[in-house]
Amino acid sequence: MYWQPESECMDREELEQLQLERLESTLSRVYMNVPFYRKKFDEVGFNPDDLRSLDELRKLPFTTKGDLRDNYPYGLFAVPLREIVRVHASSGTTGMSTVVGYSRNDIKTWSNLVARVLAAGGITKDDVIQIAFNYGLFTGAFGLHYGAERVGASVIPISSGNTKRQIKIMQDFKTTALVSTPSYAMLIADTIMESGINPNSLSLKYGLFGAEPWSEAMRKEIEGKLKITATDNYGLSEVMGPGVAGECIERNGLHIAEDHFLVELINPDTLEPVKPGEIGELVITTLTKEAFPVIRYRTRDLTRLIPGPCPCGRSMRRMSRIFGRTDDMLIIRGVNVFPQQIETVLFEIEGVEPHYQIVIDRKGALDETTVNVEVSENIFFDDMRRQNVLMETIRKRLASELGISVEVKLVEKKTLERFEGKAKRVIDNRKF
Ligand code: DLL
Repeated sequence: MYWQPESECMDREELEQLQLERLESTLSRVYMNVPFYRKKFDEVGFNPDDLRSLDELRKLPFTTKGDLRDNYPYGLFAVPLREIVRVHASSGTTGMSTVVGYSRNDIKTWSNLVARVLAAGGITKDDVIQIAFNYGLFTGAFGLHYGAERVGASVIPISSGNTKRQIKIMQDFKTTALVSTPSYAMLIADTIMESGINPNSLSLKYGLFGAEPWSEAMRKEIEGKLKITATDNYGLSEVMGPGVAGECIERNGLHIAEDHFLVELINPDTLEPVKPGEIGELVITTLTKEAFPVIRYRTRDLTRLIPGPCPCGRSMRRMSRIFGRTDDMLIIRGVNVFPQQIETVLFEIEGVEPHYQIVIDRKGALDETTVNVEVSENIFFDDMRRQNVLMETIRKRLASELGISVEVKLVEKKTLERFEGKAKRVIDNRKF
């Protein structure tokens, strides 16, 4: 249920007052301690002491991943290294990684915020949690680990990979909750089915999945296969890691920990705030972080705020699941498409396996997109005519739902790569 009810269900007016106080102290702290922010504030003539309302934050410039890279590794830390008790880093798939640090207090806050997400997803101290995220510089495993210990659950720090062993441990240790990326949960579920294990013979009840975009259709698939209730949780290392937002058991949006993070949604082109309810890029300002505060950090993640109160009683606003990252958005013949939209269409078609890959090539002046889709064995070995019918169905459904025309290729079961961490479903050959 609730982990910190006095905060999670806080009166909105009181919350705004708290946010303002915390914002003021964060801005003063970075102005004093981080030359990068001091310079930026000075450039626009902003003095943190003059802050009177939350809206005034908009006078300040945004912070981007590029700024973090330029200050690699410790340039944006707001406390001396001797105050840092932990360092994490993002994977840096697109260039140099970014480094983040935590003070002892930051670790405490982080554990509590992850504990909120876990409690909201159904976890209590009676649960046995299998953490199948990769332990290391990635924030996922340690973040969930500390949160789960905070709740008092029994933590199995198995890390990711070795799927057969994951399942053996799940059986022997009577795991009740699985923590992983949705794509790894899918791989575990498929492996359970293939091994002939009855999912009802497991003790599994909950799945807490995050760290990558996934669709509602994928949730249904995982829930059905593993016989669990699956919730989505969101975060990013630059801001803290997991614990920034998480679904409650209503599973209708992710509650943002607004007493620790101030969020804005902007149009990524004009940088202006979007209208209420519209999709925009999430921009986050940390309100309580000591070691590594960020001011107006552009996450590049697209979401929308869900209006109205949640039946669960939390007053923290909800955001919808992440639609995708601005840098993952495919522009196919001028139409904006996110991989999850393709995923949603595929999941609805019978005979199609939940594994796919999107390949983009440049043919002359035109981009050509091919969707490789795994199909069940009986279809793959069926006659050409029936295969063609299925291909045509997929092509038509994608065209009508997304307004784009793509090539569709049916591939044999298990030929596409599987993922133990974050999935990589788009192969863009145009960049090379
Ligand atoms: O993925 C933190 C995390 C770990 C969150 C475990 C939840 C669970 P990074 O490696 O820095 O941190 O990657 C952050 O992953 O900007 C999003 O694009 C994406 N992401 C994270 N959670 C979700 C989610 C962790 N629930 C980046 N849905 C973010 C969609 C997500 N995308």
